[in-house]
Amino acid sequence: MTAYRLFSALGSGGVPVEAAMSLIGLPYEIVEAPTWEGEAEKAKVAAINPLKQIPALVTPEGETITESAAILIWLADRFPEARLGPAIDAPTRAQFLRWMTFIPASIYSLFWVRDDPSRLGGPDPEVQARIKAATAERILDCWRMMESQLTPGRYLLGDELTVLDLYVTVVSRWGPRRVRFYEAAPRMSEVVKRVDADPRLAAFWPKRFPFFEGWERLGQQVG
Ligand SMILES: N[C@@H](CCC(=O)N[C@@H](CS)C(=O)NCC(=O)O)C(=O)O
Repeated sequence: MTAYRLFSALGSGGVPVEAAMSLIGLPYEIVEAPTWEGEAEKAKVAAINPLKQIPALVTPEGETITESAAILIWLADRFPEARLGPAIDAPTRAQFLRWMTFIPASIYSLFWVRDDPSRLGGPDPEVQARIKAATAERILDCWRMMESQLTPGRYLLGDELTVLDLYVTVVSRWGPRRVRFYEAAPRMSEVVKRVDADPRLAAFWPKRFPFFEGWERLGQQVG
């Protein structure tokens, strides 16, 4: 089988997609493009995604899929034998779609401004700091809301791991970081810790989103 090609980066929103492809057992290659590092990195993905964002997946048939949630849902549906998402007629399907949409719409989208607060706030460092603080609070509110609406089992939607668990495990590591996520969402925290420790991903996490000393409190440290 020709490999899937994923434009992604260490610790990025491409990581849950990589984790899903690893669990499915798909051959894939990564084009490393940490777009937040500047124009040269953005240029790598521009021809595939004019918004110059990762993740972007190119299938062996040559189709491009952008949007992390769309890619994850598509993978789960396309490879049902991997059991990474509820089937279209499964009782948890509606809640699966609900939360798979909530994460990018309400949380991930805030990183467009958090990664560079001058995009909305201009050059004033005080305004930028206010944007960072306000978006951190908003993200915590979103996690609290999700926590109040879910009754996790071993995983967020029951006893089977889905791409939603992979997605939340990665996004909850971004600002305002895991320690605050643990306070906001204690029951979901048990789930993401289980995914952090999943033996099937034991070799994957150190390569693509390493756990370093103090990682639950600190930003990503590469190299
Ligand atoms: N809605 C997109 C958001 C993707 C996104 O924001 N990706 C970040 C990296 S994690 C990015 O490429 N940022 C660069 C930019 O927005 O300029 C998705 O869910 O895939």
